[in-house]
Amino acid sequence: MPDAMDFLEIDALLDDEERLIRDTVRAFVRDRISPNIARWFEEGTLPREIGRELGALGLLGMHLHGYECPGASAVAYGIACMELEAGDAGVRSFASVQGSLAMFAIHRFGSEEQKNEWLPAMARGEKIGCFGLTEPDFGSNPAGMRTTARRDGADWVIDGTKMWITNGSFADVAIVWANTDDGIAGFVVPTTTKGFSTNAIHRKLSLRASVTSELILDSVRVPDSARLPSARGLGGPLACLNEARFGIIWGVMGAARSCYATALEYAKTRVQFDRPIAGFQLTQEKLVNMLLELQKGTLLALHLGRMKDEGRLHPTQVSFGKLNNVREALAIARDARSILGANGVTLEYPIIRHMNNLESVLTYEGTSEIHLLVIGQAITGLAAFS
Ligand code: TGC
Ligand code: FAD
Repeated sequence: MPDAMDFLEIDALLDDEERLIRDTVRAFVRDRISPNIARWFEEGTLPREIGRELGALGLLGMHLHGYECPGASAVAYGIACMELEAGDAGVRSFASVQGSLAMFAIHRFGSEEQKNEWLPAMARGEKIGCFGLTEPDFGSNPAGMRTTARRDGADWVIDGTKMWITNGSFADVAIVWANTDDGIAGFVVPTTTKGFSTNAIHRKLSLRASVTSELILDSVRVPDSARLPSARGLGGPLACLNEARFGIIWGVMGAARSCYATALEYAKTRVQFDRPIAGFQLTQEKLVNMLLELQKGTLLALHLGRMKDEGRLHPTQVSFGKLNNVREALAIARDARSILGANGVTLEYPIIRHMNNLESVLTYEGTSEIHLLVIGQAITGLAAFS
């Protein structure tokens, strides 16, 4: 009989190294994240030292090569994201922002000096990075950003506000995207630079075990050596987003797996009307639909991962994965929540935490509507953004 957690034997499609990474990250989540996460979520914190722990496991910038980065495959990176998010999306977000956004920006677009200065320390989790693209008035449409960088002698002076920035308040370095006379450019800004400040965003009911901040840049002066020399135009930050979106395609299947496993176990033991609720047809319909989408979404992630490793994954295919897998993970979480009845609304079980987290994941890294329109443009040739 097929395994209820791996009905299609997807496990058999992984190689030994990929299974080893999965087991290592799963054990870290079991021992370090799961016993603490409900409390962190309730308190609205994520301990900063998690950075060094993720670094020690080789999970920061893990698919980047050189500069003390592990140089793992895209699939291995995806598997790590899946296991981290089975713990909590806040932990996966930490790794995504550090590795796929901040480190990737430096790795892809930075100078040798920038790479040598930041990447090894960031891979070890000694230095933490954030990625400032979104602004209060420009979320889905970053092309309109108001943050400016103007030349002043040999320096640049940056003014503006970035909003909803993961890791912002405890970052050592911010990748800041700003408009210049020559279009959008990226800057590597140490957070100790005069004029740089942050405000933590409180009262979130989603992704609570993650620091989210406003970044204020008030005449922040940096030398030209802080500019990412190879980043030109909006394509720069969007290239970084492809990397982080890829991790999300996998990550959300981890959250969905946690919800499905919890609901399945609960349904087998919870008795109503003198029988386990798993024996009711309506519960079985929910569980089976959850299993179908979980397995299909995981296969999709693996397929896209293999394409990425072969160097032929197109950004619109990343949009396909992000749109589908986040949408289905949220549907799985909602059905799982209902199976637990009243118990489903407490932090005693992981489901409502995952469900609330997934609302942020649906919105960040491009909303579902934006990814739908990206795919719509790809198949019709017509852009419907504006
Ligand atoms: P458009 O004219 O289409 O493109 C401008 C330039 O960018 C190129 N491009 C891409 N390059 C690489 N990858 C992609 N996915 C790309 N998409 C477009 C494009 O070829 C063009 O290049 P060039 O050389 O011709 O200039 O741009 P547009 O202004 O029409 O916007 C397109 C749109 C709406 C798809 C884009 O703006 C978008 O993706 N908006 C969503 C914004 C977003 O996702 N923000 C995320 C912020 S970071 C975040 O959320 C982190 S959460 C972290 C966590 O905790 O995990
Ligand atoms: P808006 O762009 O105002 O969109 C509101 C609604 O309008 C959405 O449903 C959207 O899909 C819809 N909409 C907008 N335009 C269109 C259109 N053309 N057609 C149809 N519908 C449309 N950003 C960063 O730069 N760095 C980070 O580290 C980061 N971390 C985040 C962490 C969290 C917890 C959250 C919640 C957000 C984070 N973000 C970050 C910001 C995130 O990327 C934005 O919230 C997202 O891009 C959407 O922007 P917005 O919130 O301004 O919504």
